[in-house]
Amino acid sequence: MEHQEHAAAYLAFATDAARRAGAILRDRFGLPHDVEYKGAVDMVTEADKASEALIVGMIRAAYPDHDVLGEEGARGDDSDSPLRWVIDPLDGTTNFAHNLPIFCVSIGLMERGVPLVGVVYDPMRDELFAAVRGAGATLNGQPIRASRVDRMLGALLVTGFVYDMTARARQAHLWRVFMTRVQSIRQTGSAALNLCYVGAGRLDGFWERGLAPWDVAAGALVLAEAGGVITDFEGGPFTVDGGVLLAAAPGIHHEMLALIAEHGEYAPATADPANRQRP
Ligand code: 2AM
Ligand code: CA
Repeated sequence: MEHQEHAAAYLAFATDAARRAGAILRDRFGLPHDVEYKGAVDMVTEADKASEALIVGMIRAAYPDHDVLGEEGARGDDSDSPLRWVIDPLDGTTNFAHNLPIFCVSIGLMERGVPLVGVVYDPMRDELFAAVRGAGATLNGQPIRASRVDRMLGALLVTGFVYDMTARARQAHLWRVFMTRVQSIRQTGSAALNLCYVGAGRLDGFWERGLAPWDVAAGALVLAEAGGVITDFEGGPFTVDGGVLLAAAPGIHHEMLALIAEHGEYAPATADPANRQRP
């Protein structure tokens, strides 16, 4: 597409922004936080806001015509630009607020809804995952590939749960389906890192429903450019706005899909009619 030729410049820009925002998070890590609750357990800290303000300020200065979507409220001003920056200034906020050092900055650039550039930066490990559409994925400049695992019993999976407790109880069904068939299942608390870790072959598969565009815009490109496969739960195309993903090494993606098809995403409807609804 027409913006591909500028992709290297966008990548350099996103890398700089992610590193600077990551430094804000690292500097504030372990300090007391100003926590607000968006829901019963969904929190935001002053660090989320400071990180987003820095990234959005950089974008507005460098690319005033581009559209912006940030988790903490940044929006474009009716921009009709085909380019949109999709930002999670702190993915893994719950970990951060608990002083658990597993979180990142996620910056994606979409061209008419299709990911063009993705950068995910973990400031505690100084790990920067990056990808440009059609040009592969890297970790600190070195190419990464999804794992070659080809059987579920050798697979280390990862997932996450939404913040709504009723929905969580239903989501546990799929966790049980996979748990008895794989090596084990992790929950890191950062969807962006999950996608990058599958891309780097550290984890073999990741499923989740209930994610927002900023959680996945950058990581999904890293995963795909690293040779991972990403779809929805039926094997249809993944979209950043779709809220659902099954991302896996190519050798097990089909088997994960088949298990979801066989067992259903949720337990069969019981006496509880709520079981028939999706979260
Ligand atoms: P966050 O840390 O930026 O909130 C955990 O499974 C993952 O879900 C994290 O990436 C987390 O992002 C994300 N997440 C948490 N609450 C969410 C919500 N209300 N909508 C979408 N994604 C959410
Ligand atoms: Ca966030």
